[in-house]
Amino acid sequence: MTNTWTDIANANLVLVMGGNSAEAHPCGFKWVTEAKAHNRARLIVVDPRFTRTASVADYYAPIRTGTDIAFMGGLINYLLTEDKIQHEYVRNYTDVSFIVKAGYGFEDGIFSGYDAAKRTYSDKSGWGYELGEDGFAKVDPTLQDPRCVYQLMKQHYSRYNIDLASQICGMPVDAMQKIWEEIATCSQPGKTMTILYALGWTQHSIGAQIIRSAAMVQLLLGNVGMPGGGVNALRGHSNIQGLTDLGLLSNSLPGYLTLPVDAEQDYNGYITKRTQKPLRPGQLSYWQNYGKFHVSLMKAWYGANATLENNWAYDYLPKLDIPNYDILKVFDLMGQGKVNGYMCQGFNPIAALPDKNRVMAALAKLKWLVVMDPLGTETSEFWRNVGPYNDVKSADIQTEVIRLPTTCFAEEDGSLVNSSRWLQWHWKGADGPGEAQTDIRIMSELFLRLRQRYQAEGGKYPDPILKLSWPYKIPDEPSPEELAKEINGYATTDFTDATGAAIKGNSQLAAFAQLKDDGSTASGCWIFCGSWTETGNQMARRDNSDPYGMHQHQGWAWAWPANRRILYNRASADLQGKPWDPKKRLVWWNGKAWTGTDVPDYKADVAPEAGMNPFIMNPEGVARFFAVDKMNEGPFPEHYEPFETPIGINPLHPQNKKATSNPAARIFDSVWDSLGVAKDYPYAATSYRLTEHFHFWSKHCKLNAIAQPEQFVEIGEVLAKEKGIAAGDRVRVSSKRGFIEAVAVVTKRIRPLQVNNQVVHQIGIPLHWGFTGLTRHGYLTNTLVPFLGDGNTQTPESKSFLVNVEKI
Ligand SMILES: Nc1nc2c(c(=O)[nH]1)N[C@H]1C(S)=C(S)[C@@H](COP(=O)(O)OP(=O)(O)OC[C@H]3O[C@@H](n4cnc5c(=O)[nH]c(N)nc54)[C@H](O)[C@@H]3O)O[C@H]1N2
Ligand SMILES: Nc1nc2c(c(=O)[nH]1)N[C@H]1C(S)=C(S)[C@@H](COP(=O)(O)OP(=O)(O)OC[C@H]3O[C@@H](n4cnc5c(=O)[nH]c(N)nc54)[C@H](O)[C@@H]3O)O[C@H]1N2
Ligand SMILES: [Mo]
Repeated sequence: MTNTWTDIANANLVLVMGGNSAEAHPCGFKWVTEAKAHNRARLIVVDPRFTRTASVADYYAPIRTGTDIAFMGGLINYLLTEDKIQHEYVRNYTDVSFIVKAGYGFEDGIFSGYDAAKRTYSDKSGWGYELGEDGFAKVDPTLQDPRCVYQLMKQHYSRYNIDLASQICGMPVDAMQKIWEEIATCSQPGKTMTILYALGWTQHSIGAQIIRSAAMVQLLLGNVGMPGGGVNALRGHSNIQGLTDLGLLSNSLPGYLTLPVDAEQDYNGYITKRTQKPLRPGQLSYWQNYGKFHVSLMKAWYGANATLENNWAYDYLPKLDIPNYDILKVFDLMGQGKVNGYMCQGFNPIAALPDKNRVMAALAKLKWLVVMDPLGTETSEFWRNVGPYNDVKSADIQTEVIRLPTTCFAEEDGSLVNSSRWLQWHWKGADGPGEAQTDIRIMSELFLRLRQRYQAEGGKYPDPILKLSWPYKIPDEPSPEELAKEINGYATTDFTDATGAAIKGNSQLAAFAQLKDDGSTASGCWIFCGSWTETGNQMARRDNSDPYGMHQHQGWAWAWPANRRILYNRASADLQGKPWDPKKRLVWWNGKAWTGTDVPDYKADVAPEAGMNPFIMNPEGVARFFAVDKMNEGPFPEHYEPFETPIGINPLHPQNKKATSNPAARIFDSVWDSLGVAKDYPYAATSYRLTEHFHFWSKHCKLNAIAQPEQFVEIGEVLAKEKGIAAGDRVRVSSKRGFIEAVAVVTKRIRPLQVNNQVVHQIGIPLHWGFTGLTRHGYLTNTLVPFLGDGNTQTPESKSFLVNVEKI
């Protein structure tokens, strides 16, 4: 989230689109209720289904899955042509005036630099700002230059008129018009809309660009950095935010530092590339501190073995031979027989990944599979024949499966990072049962045994293992406190910090501004620096007072970065440093320094007159409509159809087949044959969760199993009638990849949509059932989903695929 849960209460308008927060985030949803009750906020819900969130909305409109960019692109066009934008904000705080290089172009649905054979934009050199001889980006404050971002954006979205957008989305024109008008009222300075989204936006082959298009709308309205505004990802598992923060994605390091690729063997080259110089005069470009964060990380990991002489142990870091080992890639390699063993920790891939049969075949090629989980999951049982639900020939599967029972989060102390970036400490509720061990214990023992083997037998390159620092009191079970303190960071020696304060060796650091690149500081994750200081564990704080009435709650737990609750909050004040609206004050210039109800996201002592731009994480200091070269399918979001499209063409450029679906999506050669077409599979399906279950594990709990005992699918009344299906009938839902059978729920909540002059029916498929646990056995929903993903995040397209439905 750019903002925080509690801040939703400050919104004037709440747009829930691409999520169903009343069901998937029922506790956090109370802040929407709060905004409605105390701020007279309006709630708009856009979802293929009339959800429980929709049931408490002021306005609901249906949408065809996978078409949200058409809606947002149309909205951008509407805001620009009707001139419903926050002018001062847009002009000063965004890149509208920046001149784009002549090499950038867009034609027939494809951006410049595309390599059709490789299905990738191999030449992104045109996707950038034009630089002057001084090295700074060129700007045209009059916004007249035909190559400035404002003009290019206007041109790009001029194609998205309301009739076309309505035809793509299947949303009636009057509904679309009404929602756009209501959203446009938030262009008034001080009036804010918050956007709450989750998987309804991410799980598409074009998911990351859907979210960008929403961010662009928020920038046009001046709603980023504002109380009650922002673009808010409501995250999934209790600590999934912590997972990305700590760098558990295959190409990242803690704190959004990045792993080097194979070509980056040279340490200085690696650092220089990541410390981008400012692109405007007088600008602060915060990533210029990259080296300090990186060296401190290496000191935390390798201690005295990371030295100036060995480039802070740079050679010990793996260099990626393939840019992304995301799960699709790993399972594709596994399917090719190129993976011997797989460690599966708190993850149930056969249930969670797309195309269950493909995942199954891949697991069967492994020599060994280790499952670390409190429960017996479908993955640990993948080799077992369970009637029609897992119809395998067990005798043919040679994979050795080893189960290591773990405790559960409630059976240990530790911290969880929620969607608001709050690190909240939690305390153990009970001991784990039986032989269960904590994940820390299991991983530590594994490490110690590996190290022993390397010590005894050597090996190709034992240093990265042998030289790792392991200073814990009980080596085979480091305590959560020890780990949390190391992640925060400490002084490795006495030193003087940037403010001139003398810091004692071994003391806990107070803030990441103290980190140095000379080895005198260690920090396992720079953005967490401040969470466990000399005054103690900040994550354990539970002071919910709200002295300013701004719902910021600075004393509750600890938020990264620097206990800041709202990112980019400098943009909540005008150029002179005065809040756009006194009722929405977050930070302001008091004549000497920036201060406020939140921790300013800016350099504290830089006066407004200095002209430094507010978005200090970008080298140009402004927010980007034009994504430069950061996205893999183009600088502006463009609507592409789901890979399995019910209409077969992209109405924006029907003549170019290459641009029907995302030309830069993650798709392997072997997958094309497994995709279905509308002639055979006419209905657009989407999958989702129910409040009563948590993915695939709550079915092991009796009460949840009682609450939702049996697998079902949702079918609209019109389609059900056409197909002769009555409520309670059993139906078979099939895709090109397989089928599931379930009870039919016939509902008014899903209605037929008019799309591109034809009727499109949608089918809703909850994902919670499987062949373990206490509910009735069911089929894995992911039997149906195609094995492909987004072009940037590689997230599977679980929210848009084609199926057929028959009564059994
Ligand atoms: N009770 C419960 N809560 C959970 C979970 C759980 O399993 N159970 N899981 C947690 C996890 S890990 C996550 S990631 C979150 C997910 O949170 P959400 O994303 O809110 O949950 P979903 O039910 O997957 O999907 C949300 C909605 O997106 C809609 N949708 C589908 N396609 C589209 C589309 O193209 N456009 C739009 N606008 N909407 C679309 C679906 O109809 C559905 O109503 O929930 C978390 N919370
Ligand atoms: N079709 C379709 N597929 C989807 C989705 C969808 O919407 N549609 N949603 C996707 C999303 S967003 C997600 S997050 C995934 C969820 O996919 P998974 O994360 O694979 O699903 P979970 O059932 O939450 O599995 C987590 C496992 O962790 C175990 N566990 C709990 N606590 C601990 C612990 O402390 N240590 C260890 N080692 N294990 C523990 C649980 O017992 C459980 O088996 O599914 C994805 N798949
Ligand atoms: Mo998730």
